[in-house]
Amino acid sequence: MQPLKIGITCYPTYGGSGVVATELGKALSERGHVIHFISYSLPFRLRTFSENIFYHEVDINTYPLFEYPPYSISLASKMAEVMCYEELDLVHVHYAIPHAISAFLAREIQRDRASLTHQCKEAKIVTTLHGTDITLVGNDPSLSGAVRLGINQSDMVTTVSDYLRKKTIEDFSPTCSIHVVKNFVDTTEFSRKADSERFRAAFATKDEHILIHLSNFRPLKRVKDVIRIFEKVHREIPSRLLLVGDGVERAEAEHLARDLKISDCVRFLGKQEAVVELLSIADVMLMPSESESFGLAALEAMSCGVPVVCSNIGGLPELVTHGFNGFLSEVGAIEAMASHVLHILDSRVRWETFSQNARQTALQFDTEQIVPIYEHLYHDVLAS
Ligand code: GMT
Repeated sequence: MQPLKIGITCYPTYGGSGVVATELGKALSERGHVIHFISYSLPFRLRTFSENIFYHEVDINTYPLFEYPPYSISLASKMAEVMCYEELDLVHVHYAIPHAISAFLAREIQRDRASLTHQCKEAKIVTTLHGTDITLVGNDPSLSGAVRLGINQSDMVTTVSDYLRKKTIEDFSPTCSIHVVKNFVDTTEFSRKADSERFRAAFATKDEHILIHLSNFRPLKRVKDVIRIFEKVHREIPSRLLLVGDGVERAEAEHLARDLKISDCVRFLGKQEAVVELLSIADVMLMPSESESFGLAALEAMSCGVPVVCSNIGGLPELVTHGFNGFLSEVGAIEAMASHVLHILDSRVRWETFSQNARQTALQFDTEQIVPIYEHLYHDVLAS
């Protein structure tokens, strides 16, 4: 495919949509495309230098009159500038609010500028919906009209699961068609490290199992369910729980672990970069979320051979097959989730089968399988 000039805007902080956007930019740059990230800070997974990747920081005007600095407008101005001067073919925004609206505004700014002086090539807008932009934020009446406008003004819209496509159509009746492009993982980078014994010994003895949870500790992740599930497992078998990430529910989860008298076996690790190392020593991942449009953290765990015990909601059934590479239960079914963990860990042979099945499933979502789908869609949108 002919190399394209692509702008990417995402939330640069810890979170699935930012990870997908950044990994997509990195993968596209390796395939010869020139990528311009436009955001308020450097995306956290963008650690490597590449000659094909550029970063444009949005200047946020903090004039004293602005109690709330107008980030969406500053972003739109920066997008318009990059669209014009870098001659972008398209801008791919991740998360509808405010990014799709800012891209729409950027295109209007660009059109306005073209009518005055500068002849700028018009960039197409591709929007990827990641989940809470539709299910939580997007459904708030104060924002839903803007979300619908952002969707309808995009030249192409994608969702990260069949579930999210259906939900978007039900809730927003968009006038455009919506394509599904699922989350992906670099299965070479996310593979179980063979030499992890020394690292494992820092957290558990040889006869203890390790359960892991990784999230931003928002209420919808139900971190307290994680603690309660672990408490039931721990009663039956020697085990430890590793909690990776941080957020509003951490303090309550810590209190709960103390109340249940299991805090010695629960490690709150905070935000960590050594995710592959941690997943490589884990036996089961817990994801009892009440909403999950895809579940990128589950995919990354499965790629490292970690079976997933999770809720039967959102896009998770598109990744996790009950009794094959993990288990699905109703939201809040703590007893059932604990017994699924115990079932997987009951025999080494069974765990190995689940682990291999998890890895096989993840291979279907490898970067090399999914990124070409985005490239084809870019090709289609540019031809339209
Ligand atoms: O899950 C989060 O809290 C982060 C959130 C985000 O928007 O950054 O993740 C969403 O996008 C991910 C990447 O597409 C999906 O894998 C997650 O399932 C989705 N989270 C939710 O739907 C809650």
